[in-house]
Amino acid sequence: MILLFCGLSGAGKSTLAHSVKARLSRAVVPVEIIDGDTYRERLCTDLGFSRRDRSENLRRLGFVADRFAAHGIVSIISAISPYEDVRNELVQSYPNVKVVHIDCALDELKRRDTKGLYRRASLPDDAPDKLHGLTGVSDPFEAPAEPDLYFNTQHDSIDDCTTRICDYVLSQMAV
Ligand code: GGZ
Repeated sequence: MILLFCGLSGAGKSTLAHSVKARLSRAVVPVEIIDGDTYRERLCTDLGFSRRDRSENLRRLGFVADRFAAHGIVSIISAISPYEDVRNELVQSYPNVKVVHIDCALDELKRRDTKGLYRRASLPDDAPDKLHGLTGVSDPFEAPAEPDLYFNTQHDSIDDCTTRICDYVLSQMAV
């Protein structure tokens, strides 16, 4: 199975991916996390944040995820993945891809702002530290029309989200 965690920066995708991995490990289910942030430092160093590059980014992550999934490993892709068409492309291209929308209101993300990205995005255009094209602020995020699972981390605790995702994975494996 491939779980595609999509949502804005800071919504909790990586935290949740690690929490799910830890929980499933206890049930002896192998999990590989394919994190957009990490792959951008290694396999995807040539990619920026244009629509074309974000699409290519997800295609590469999907390919890697499928290689792990082919060996019975639950692959969690954790990447903003803002475009519906490329998410659907993955769903069509590989078996058993489940889209998990990790949602959170922008106001809450601005309040958390652990990496300072939202502050940088709100700077004047001529500020040296200005971040252009931040998803959800100055670049689009297309919410999945029909996600397999939906969470809002402003209201749902990481523990509850983890339980629901793990129950879902285990129930799918039993089918
Ligand atoms: C979105 C950006 C941007 C812009 C840098 N827009 O929370 P993070 O910091 O650690 O993770 C984000 C990461 C986004 O990489 P993805 O591969 O997940 O993106 S996508 O699926 O859209 O290809 C964020 C950081 O890079 N970052 N600039 N402009 N996120």
